[in-house]
Amino acid sequence: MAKTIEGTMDAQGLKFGILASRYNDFIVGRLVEGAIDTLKRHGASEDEMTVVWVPGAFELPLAAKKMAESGSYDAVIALGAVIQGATSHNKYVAGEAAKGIAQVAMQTGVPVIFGVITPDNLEQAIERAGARLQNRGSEAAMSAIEMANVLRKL
Ligand code: INI
Repeated sequence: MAKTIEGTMDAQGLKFGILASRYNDFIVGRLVEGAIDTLKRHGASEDEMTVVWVPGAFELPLAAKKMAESGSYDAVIALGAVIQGATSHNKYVAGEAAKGIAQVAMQTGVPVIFGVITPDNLEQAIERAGARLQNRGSEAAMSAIEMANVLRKL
């Protein structure tokens, strides 16, 4: 039978960096709350979490790189909200955030979770930053726990 390796969902003793972009902070604040709540529910201590705010989603990759390189975190969760608008500016912002965050994870070996939502409008943004099961920050936290644990076994 094939050997199977999986990450558990136990966050006890794990250290998390939560990176949040201030642009659309009324939405991102809810993603941060969702992430913290989920990490705690899975056994992480709030004392082992550090929340770092940056101006916008475009700035997430650089800050994520410094956090990942610090060796202080088992995973970094990058949270932001890029609401689609009339101009193409937000496409560049979302694209660079996604690309940069993926690069940081590959370069550092630390899981950096992409928790940037890209809703079509404010209504969708509010939906994705809602209560526990409908909060993308909470989902990102679940991915962070699983990745931190599975990487330890590889
Ligand atoms: N930043 C966001 O996080 N979300 C957005 O929707 C957004 N839009 O649409 O412009 C946004 N722009 C700011 C950007 O992230 C940078 O902070 C800015 O360009 C300075 O580098």
